[in-house]
Order: sequence, then structure tokens, then C-alpha cells
Amino acid sequence: MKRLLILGAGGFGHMIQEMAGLLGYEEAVFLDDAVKGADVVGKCCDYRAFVKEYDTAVAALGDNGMRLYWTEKLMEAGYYVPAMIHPTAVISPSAEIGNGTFVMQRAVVNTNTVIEHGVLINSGAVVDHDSYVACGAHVGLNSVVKANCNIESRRKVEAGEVVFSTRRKIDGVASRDLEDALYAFGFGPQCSYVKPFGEGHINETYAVYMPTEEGDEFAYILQRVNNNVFKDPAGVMENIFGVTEYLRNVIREEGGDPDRETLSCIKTKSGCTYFEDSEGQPWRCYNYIPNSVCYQLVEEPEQFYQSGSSFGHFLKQLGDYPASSLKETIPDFHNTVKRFENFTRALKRDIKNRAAACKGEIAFVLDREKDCSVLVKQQEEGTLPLRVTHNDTKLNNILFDADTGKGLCIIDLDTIMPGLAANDFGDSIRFGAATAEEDEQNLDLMHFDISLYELYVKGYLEATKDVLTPEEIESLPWGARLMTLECGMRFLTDYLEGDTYFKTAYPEHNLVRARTQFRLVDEMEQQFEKMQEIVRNYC
Ligand code: ADP
Ligand code: GN1
Ligand code: MG
Repeated sequence: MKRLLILGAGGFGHMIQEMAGLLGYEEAVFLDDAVKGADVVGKCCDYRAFVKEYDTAVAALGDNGMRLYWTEKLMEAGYYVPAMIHPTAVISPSAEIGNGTFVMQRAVVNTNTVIEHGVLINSGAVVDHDSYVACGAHVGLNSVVKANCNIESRRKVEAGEVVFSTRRKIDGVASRDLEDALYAFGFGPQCSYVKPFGEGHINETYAVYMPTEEGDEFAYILQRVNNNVFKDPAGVMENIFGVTEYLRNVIREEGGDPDRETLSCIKTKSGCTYFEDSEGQPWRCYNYIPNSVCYQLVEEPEQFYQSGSSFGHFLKQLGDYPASSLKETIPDFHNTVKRFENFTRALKRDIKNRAAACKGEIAFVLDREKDCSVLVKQQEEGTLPLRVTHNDTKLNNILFDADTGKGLCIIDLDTIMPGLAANDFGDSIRFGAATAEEDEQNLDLMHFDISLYELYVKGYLEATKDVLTPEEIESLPWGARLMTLECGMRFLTDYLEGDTYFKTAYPEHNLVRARTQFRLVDEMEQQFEKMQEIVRNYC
């Protein structure tokens, strides 16, 4: 026979007695210190004496402290102390309800919510998803505990009250905007900590760590997109969502792993491709690709071959992507002629009076005005076709597989736009076929490494020689010269304009960067025939 011993014979105790009948108990009697009656079989302090006769017991006491105290006593004494859930209550299968907790008529406990022991969820109350109700709490009649709330032990949520989720302090969060972004993408309630990540010159990148059973795990990349540079963040995100969704299918057809071989973008909880913070700045989010490495400088020559192969493969994968659907996220991004014009305008204005400090660098650029139009002209004349290109093919925009060392995933897709293959090729050479980092101050350490150039050519042409036209192949060495000149010119322009575009760490930073680029251009010019010969050897 199913029997229940109920501690507390007050009004609430009698509700539980009624509920016991609905739940199939054939007998339900009370222990109470004050109330007498036929079904009051003893005082609360006699509870141990009944454990054989009534192996199941609950503490139906309205006072939160008393209910919790007696619930724990009953458990200690060896009673089975069930959760009492009214048949009209709705409990998510993923919710957890503790021992001796009461869930009354028409209460709702939603997905992933945890209710501890000795709690009372009263009639009509709603505890929404991912909330936590600690032991001995009382969620009152018709009250609402919204998603992601934390109700403390023994707290009384009044009848009809609405409890809103309060934000936790997340380690590493120093600004309200970062916190808002974490909550917008749904990481707020669980996130362990965040920290700055990456070495890009434009956006702000954070690593987001989430708890797992094995400890904290780097799970997401959260980025504040620089809307001084990208004026149409919705367009940027539309491009990235479009391209990555397309690439997933291509990769699947190739037998690859779409979760590792392209970026996986995450929408905000309200379904947007990015979140706009209180200052109007856009934030977006990707899954972190685990077991991947990113390099600032070629460490093993093989990496640069891999890089050529990956960027070449990327161009091919997007061969049939509808280029006209892409938004031009930065107009004239690699129009070297326009970049030259911007440079001369900045020079004329010289708003920071810095021109006097960089006469040699200025002359270097002015001497090369003619070069700036070499590729632009061929594109305008139709000799070089526009393709879907990446436009920022630095070595640190590829992730390598940590186990195999092979190129794994092309990242940083903000500048995916119609462009020239030579520019993608050239930007990789500019950054990777160099013996020092872009901002090396000692120019004696900065050289163009033609053997690295050759490795890249090999990897790139192995992947693309069957799709590129002979004119495009011929244009590749010019791409290297001009992307390097253009980048140096952009750094110098920004120096003259007072460092408004690229992030800088010290006042001469952009000038230092411009100098390394011009050193590379100079060496490429000297070895240009050899560069052309190498390309011809691999096609
Ligand atoms: P930026 O525009 O600042 O260059 P990136 O998108 O290139 O920003 O990201 C900065 C760095 O973060 C990259 O160089 C890479 O190390 C890392 N990174 C970015 N996205 C991912 C990802 N999905 N998985 C792993 N690492 C990533
Ligand atoms: C910028 O964002 P990041 O660091 O990958 C710049 C590139 C430059 C590069 C120079 C949108 O790239 O064009 O070549 O710095 N990106 C943008 O290191 O301007
Ligand atoms: Mg980058």
C-alpha cells in the first residue's frame, strides 16, 4: 500500500494530502505539534518512529526555513522524500526537481531549470528556462521567474512578482558593451571568462571561455567590428554568412569537415547576424576552431607552401559563388590608383606636420606612381577578370591544423569581395615571404625571401593553375609588388593622417610598418625577373 507521512497538518499540509490522493497514495497522515485530529498520528519530533510504517514522507510546511529543516531531517532519517508534482503542473523533461519539493497546480518549470530540495513552486507560478531555484525557496502564487534567474535558498518570491535575471560578474569583462555582447549571444549566464585575443590591426577580438566537465574551454571568438572601417556591418555579415554557408556545402561535397574548414557564425539570441552595442558598434561571433594554430611569421617553410595551397583552394572553392551578390564592404579596397590619390591628398594636407619626418618614404611612393596603375588598368580593360577574392590574405588569416600542420581554415572574411587573384596572391607574399614581422624596427632584419616566395607560388599554382588565365598567372608577381607598395602607402597615409585607421602601439608605428613594406618592394623590384621566372616554372 502506498502511504505518505506529511509533516505539518495546516492548510498547506491538507493541500498536499489532497494531492497525495491524486498521485495514487492510498493513505496520507500527518505529524503536527499543535493540530489534533484523527489523521494526525504524532508530533513532528516523533518522525523517526514512523519510518517503518511510512517509508515515504514530506515536510509540507509553509515557512521556508522549517520546510527545509524538516525535509533534510526526513532524508537523514532514511525516508524516501519524493518531489510532489501536481498532475496539472508542466515540467520540462530536462528540468530537475529536488526531493521534498512541491510543484502545485498549473505551475510551469521550463527547460534546463534546476529546482533544489525543499522548494515550493506554488500554483500558477512559472519558472522559465535555465533558472536555478535553491533549496527551501518559495516561488509564490502566479509569480514569474524569468529565464536564467538564480533564486537564493529560502527566498520568498511574492505572489504575482516577476523576477528578472540579474547579470553575473564575468571575469575579464571591463566594459558594459562587452558584457552586453556576451549576453546578446547568450553566453552571459554560463561564461567563465573572456580575454583579448589575436593581433589584427582593425577589429577587437576576444576569446570566450565556457565551463565544461573537463574545465574551462575556449569556445567562441567574439569580435567588435570596427565600424569606422566597415561602414556597413550588416553588409559585411551578409557576405560572411552567405560565403560560409556556401562553403559548408562545398566542403561537405569534398568530404571535408565543414565545422573546421570554414568559419561557423553564430547569430544573436534574437536571430540577428550581429549585435549593436549602446555606442552603435557591431559585435559578431564565431565558434572557436579547436586544435588549430595561427602564425604571425612563417616558422617552418612548409607552412608557407600550405598557405599558398589553402588560399588557392579557397579561390577555387568560391569559383562559382555569385560574385554580384557580394556587398563591396570597403569600396576601392585594392584600387592602388585610388590609394595613391589618397596618399597624395594626405601629403598635401599634412595635418599632423609629419611629412618632414618621412621625406625618404614619401619620395619612394611618389617615384612609383606609374606602377600603381599596372593591375587596375588590366582589370579595367578586361584582361584580368574579377573573381571572388579574400583581399586580406595574411598568414595570420589562416588556421593550421595543430596535428597535421596542414592549412585548415581561411578566416577574417570581412573583405570578401570581387577582386583580382593577383591581389590575394600578392598580399600573402607581402606578409609571409618576409624575414621579419611587419613592424620590425631594425630594417637590416627585413628581407624579401625568394625561397619562401617560391614555396607559396608552388602551393598556390598547384591549386589554381587549371582555373587561372595565362594573363592572371603572369600578373601574380606584379600582385606581390603592388600589394606591398599599396600596404606601405596605406601605412604611410595613416601616419600622415594621425593614425586613424590602423591600431598603433606608439606614435611612429605606422611609419615603421611603411618602412618594412618599402624595403620589401625594393628587394622585389631587384629580383622581379626571377620572381616572374619562378611563376612560369610552376604553371
Ligand atoms: P582581425 O580582423 O583582427 O585580424 P581575425 O578574424 O583575423 O581578426 O581574428 C584574429 C585572430 O583570432 C586570428 O588571427 C586567429 O588567431 C584567431 N581566430 C579568429 N577566428 C578564429 C576561429 N574561428 N577559431 C580559432 N581562432 C580564430
Ligand atoms: C589589416 O585586420 P587585419 O589586421 O587582418 C587590413 C589589411 C592590411 C593589414 C596589414 C580591413 O588587416 O588590408 O593589409 O591590416 N585590413 C583592413 O597588416 O583594412
Ligand atoms: Mg586577421
